[in-house]
Amino acid sequence: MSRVVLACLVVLCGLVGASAASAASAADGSWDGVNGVQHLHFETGPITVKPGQNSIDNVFVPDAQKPKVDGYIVRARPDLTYLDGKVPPVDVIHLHHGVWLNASGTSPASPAGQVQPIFFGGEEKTVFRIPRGYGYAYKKSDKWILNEMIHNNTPNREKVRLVWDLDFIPATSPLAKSITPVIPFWLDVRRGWGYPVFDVAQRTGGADGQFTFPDEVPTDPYANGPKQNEFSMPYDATLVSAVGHLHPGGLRDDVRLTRGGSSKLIFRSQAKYYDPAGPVSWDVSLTASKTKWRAGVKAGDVLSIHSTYDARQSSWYENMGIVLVFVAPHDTSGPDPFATPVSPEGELTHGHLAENNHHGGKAVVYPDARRAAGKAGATTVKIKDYQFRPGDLGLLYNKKAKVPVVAKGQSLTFVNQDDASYEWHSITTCRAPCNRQTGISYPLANGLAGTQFDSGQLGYGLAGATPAANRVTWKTPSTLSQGTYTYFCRIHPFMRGAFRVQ
Ligand SMILES: [Cu+2]
Repeated sequence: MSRVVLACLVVLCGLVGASAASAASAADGSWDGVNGVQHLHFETGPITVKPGQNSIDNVFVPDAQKPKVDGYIVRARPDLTYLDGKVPPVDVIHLHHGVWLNASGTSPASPAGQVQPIFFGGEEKTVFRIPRGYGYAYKKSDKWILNEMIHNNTPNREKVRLVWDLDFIPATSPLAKSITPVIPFWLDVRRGWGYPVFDVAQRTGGADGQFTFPDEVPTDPYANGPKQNEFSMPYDATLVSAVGHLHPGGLRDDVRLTRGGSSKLIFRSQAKYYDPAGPVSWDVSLTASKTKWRAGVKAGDVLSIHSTYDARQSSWYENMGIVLVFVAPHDTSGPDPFATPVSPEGELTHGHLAENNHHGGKAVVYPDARRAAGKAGATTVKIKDYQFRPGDLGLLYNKKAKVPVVAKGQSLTFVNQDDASYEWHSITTCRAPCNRQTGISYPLANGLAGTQFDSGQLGYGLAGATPAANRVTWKTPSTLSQGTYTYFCRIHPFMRGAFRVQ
């Protein structure tokens, strides 16, 4: 697969490949069991994942990795596997997102750049389904781009591939004659941004412990530009399918339809967490629209997306709110939501997945830094070879190792000395002792209120299109009160460290 550098088109964090699609029968409006639907499997060549990487690539998809003839795509299930076909545990390596884009197509509602999205994968591993009677029109001459972000949580080099299963109906088959083509519309609370994220930690109140973007942002996040979460329909159409994307902590993506002064909730992509710790990890599935769901919309109607996160447990600054809607232009068969109620309720596209089994947080694996000796006069902590020096909890097995101590009112400076072009690290508070086994829901950014800090991702990447902070240093707040502070790296959560303020 040839790698090319493009301006970042999209970014979406999420993943891929769910195991069990809904088994709705054809009578329910699905394609399941319908004769003439081909089940095609595609995969990339081996992709070398650098130690610890969390970066983004755009690659052209060779013709061999696409259907050979024109036709209609009606289902997509992306995933990431090792070369032997096994799916890696999500706490080891995962597809943070993959977005399959058609560079030969356009959509009135595109992500950043004007390339047409087709489907995407994220850690939530949603399966995309287009209901019976509709399909995404594919041409073998289409040029596809895959925007991929693979996150290696470990300091080991790995080889993986992206895989995607498509249900496909050749254009020459009798079945194709009854298909109405649909176009994917990309709704995004940060539509147009290369790295479309928002900060949940900016919330200022709210008794329910939840935060909805953009509705509950204290100051209008769109004050200096277009309302990114809104999209005005260019023509009458029927919406036939929708599914959302969220990061851990995300609870739901709502799509509202506004006409004149009236507004209706027409679709909700609801998160179901299988993780016993609640909305903190990737052990989650989102609802997609039911196969019978339809909404008739008129030219000038406004679609808007509103994304709600839990703000109590693991809220942070890198959250997404996206819904992909498949739209049949000029199809007026769908019920008008203002005349006939349209249920926003969807259905899960898969259950708990085995690759999310390792939640972590049980066994104690590091010493308790609160009991370790301190060394006064510390000024700098170097991050090298995935260790915090001094202060790494792993180093404290050596009884002679000490925790760096900084005087109250002073700061400690952290410097990332790994290869900052792709080895990005953060210094993020976790509640002491923060010394248990790493998993998809441990550690959490649960430093005590008033003493929380987060460095951002120290490293370099394309500005505005990656999460890199584009700096390699960070200073601890000088306002911290006395005590021992434990922290971890959000990108490599086995990395733990401590310092003391005295
Ligand atoms: Cu790190």
